[in-house]
Amino acid sequence: LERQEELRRALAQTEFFLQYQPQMDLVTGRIFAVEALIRWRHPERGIVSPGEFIPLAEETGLIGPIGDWTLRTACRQNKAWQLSGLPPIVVSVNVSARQFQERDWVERVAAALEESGLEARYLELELTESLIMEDVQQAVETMHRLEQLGVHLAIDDFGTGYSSLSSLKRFPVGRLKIDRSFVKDLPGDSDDAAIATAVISLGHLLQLRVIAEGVETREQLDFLRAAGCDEIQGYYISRPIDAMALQALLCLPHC
Ligand code: G
Ligand code: G
Ligand code: MN
Ligand code: NA
Repeated sequence: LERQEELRRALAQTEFFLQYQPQMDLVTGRIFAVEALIRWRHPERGIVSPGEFIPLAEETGLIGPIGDWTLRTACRQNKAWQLSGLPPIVVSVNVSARQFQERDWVERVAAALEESGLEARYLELELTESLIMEDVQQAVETMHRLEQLGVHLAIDDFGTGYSSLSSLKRFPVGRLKIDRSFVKDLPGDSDDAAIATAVISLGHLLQLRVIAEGVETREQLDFLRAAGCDEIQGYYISRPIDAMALQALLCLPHC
C-alpha cells in the first residue's frame, strides 16, 4: 500500500522520465527510430527501473495514467526533435495489456498525437504476444483501429509468447522484435542461431521488418546481418539515453 501511494505521488509530481534507445538500420547504418523507456527518479532510492514498478502499476490500474504520461511525453519529445531540425525518426512506446484493453485507448493515442502535433507515422506501439493472445479477437480489432490512425505496430519480445503462424498473419503489424534472450548467446549457441534465423525468415515471409534486441557485440551484429536481419537495437549501438544525449547522437552525421 505504501508503494502504491509512492507511485501515485510519483505521477503527481512527475518523478518519471523517459530514456531513448536508438535502433539502427543494418543496410543504411541510420538511426531511424528510438524506443522510449520509462524510469522513476525516486527521492530516496535513486533511479528505479520499470521492471520494478510497472507490475505494481498494472495491478493497481495506475498504468492507465502512467501510460498516458509516457505516450504524451514521447510524442511531444519526438515533435520537439523534429522542430529542432533533426531528420524525422519514429518513437516506439511499450504498451501494457491493461492499458491496451481500456475502452478508450485508441482515442487516447489519437489525443496524444493531436496534442503534440506529431504525425501518426512517427509513432510506433510495441505490443507483446501475450497481450495480444489474452483476447485475440479484441486485440485484432483494436490493432486495426490503431492502424487506421496511421501509427505503426510492432510485436515486442517475439518468440517468448505463443502466437501461432495463422494468428500472426492476421495482425496488422509492421515489425517483429526478436527477444534479446535469443540474441544473448549468438553466434555460438546453435539453438539460438537457428531460432533467430527462423524468426527472420518468418518475418520476411509475412512481409514484416525484423529487429533484433539486446545486441551487445560486433559478432552478434555480424551474425544477424548475414542472417538478413533488418535492424538492431542494443548496447552495441547505445544504451538508453536522455533526450538531450539522443539529440547530440542524431546530430553527429548531419549537423
Ligand atoms: O528499460 P528496462 O530494461 O529496465 O525495461 C524493463 C521492462 O520495462 C521492459 O520489458 C520494457 O518493455 C518495460 N518498459 C519500459 N518502459 C515502459 C513503459 O513506458 N511502459 C510499459 N508498459 N513498459 C515499459
Ligand atoms: O521488454 P523490452 O524489449 O521492451 O525491454 C527493453 C529493455 O531491454 C530495456 O529496458 C533496455 O534497458 C534493455 N536492453 C536494451 N538493450 C540491451 C542490451 O544490449 N543488453 C541488455 N542486457 N539489455 C538491453
Ligand atoms: Mn520493448
Ligand atoms: Na523485448
